[in-house]
Amino acid sequence: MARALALAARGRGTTDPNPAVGCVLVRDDAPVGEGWHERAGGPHAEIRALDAAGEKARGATAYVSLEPCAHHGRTPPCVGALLAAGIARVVAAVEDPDPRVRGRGVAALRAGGCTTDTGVLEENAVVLNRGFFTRHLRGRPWVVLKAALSLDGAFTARAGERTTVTGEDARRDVHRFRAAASAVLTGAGTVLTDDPRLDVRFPLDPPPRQPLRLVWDREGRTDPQARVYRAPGTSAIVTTARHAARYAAAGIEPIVLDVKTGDDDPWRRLLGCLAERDINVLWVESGPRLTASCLAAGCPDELVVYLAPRFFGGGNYGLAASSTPLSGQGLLWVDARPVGSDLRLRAVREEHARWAPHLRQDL
Ligand code: AOF
Ligand code: ZN
Repeated sequence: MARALALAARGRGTTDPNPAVGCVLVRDDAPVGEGWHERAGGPHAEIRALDAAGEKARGATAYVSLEPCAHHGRTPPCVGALLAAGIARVVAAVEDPDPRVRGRGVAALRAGGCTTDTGVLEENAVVLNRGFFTRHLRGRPWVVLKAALSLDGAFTARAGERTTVTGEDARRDVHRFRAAASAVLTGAGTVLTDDPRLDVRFPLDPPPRQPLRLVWDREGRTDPQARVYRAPGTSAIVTTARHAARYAAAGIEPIVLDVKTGDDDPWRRLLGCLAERDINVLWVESGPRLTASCLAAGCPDELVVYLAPRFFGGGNYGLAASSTPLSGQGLLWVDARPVGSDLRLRAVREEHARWAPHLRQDL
């Protein structure tokens, strides 16, 4: 199963919105075929492994990092292919949370005369596809909040001004995280002061897939010509009905979030709407305002903080300067390591404590 998981990890960042899945076929204690899922619409891991094994698949055990599917999606069900190839036993790391599967794969295998086991290295399998699991089981994406800060906790040397905080290695590291995300979200303030592209440029140029870029701009302050809307890939503005038409006319898709009552949480609405669009992982990369609002809403599942070894001084424009009460409690450190000249800290919400040791090894 460890081998199946390692194969699965090769598909990370390219299979979206599908999960990354790996499969190893073993007969008489020897591997006879292996495969992994590369991209949505392409063959599933089991099909690749069966193709590799050919006739040797008969009587073999299949180790799969996710329950085999029993539905016709973009591709035919793997269960049928496994049974037709004469697989005797299937060991799955975890049940597929996709409502089209959820145990139906295992049930169909059993009905077809196959022995099955589930729950082998389950936590590793869930962590690898934490966005996919969160979307299907909780109706929202897995939210990763990124911040690059000085040692005195500031985003910039002076409010409203662009400052380079971290070094080149941290910048590359950020691109790796963006590449693994389904969507990247920033705020209007960041677009106005930095005019960032927010696309993925490393480690592969051009990358196989660009995450959806989102700008949270409820007052319609951003220029439709801003680079975030023009960079390669797809972008959209999260705004209100009042401003939607203006951006639509400029060729930018508006995601309309009209919050009518004070207690209707716009974050909850946005996350629900993104899950419906098959967004598994949302990477939030913004300035103090949106970052504080994300924290105050208790949204981040995971925190990635880059600390630069410098003090800006002269007052604090970072998180501490926010007037919003922050729910900083309930976080658990999972990793700390140097990235170039900076330090990278990672934390998860306490409720994810079970996954913490596995997250440390992941990306
Ligand atoms: C598997 N093996 O390698 C993957 C699975 O549209 P489709 O046909 O690609 O189906 C997508 C769904 O299939 C996805 O939501 C998940 O439930 C399952 N993914 N299943 O047996 C695989 N990638
Ligand atoms: Zn399948």
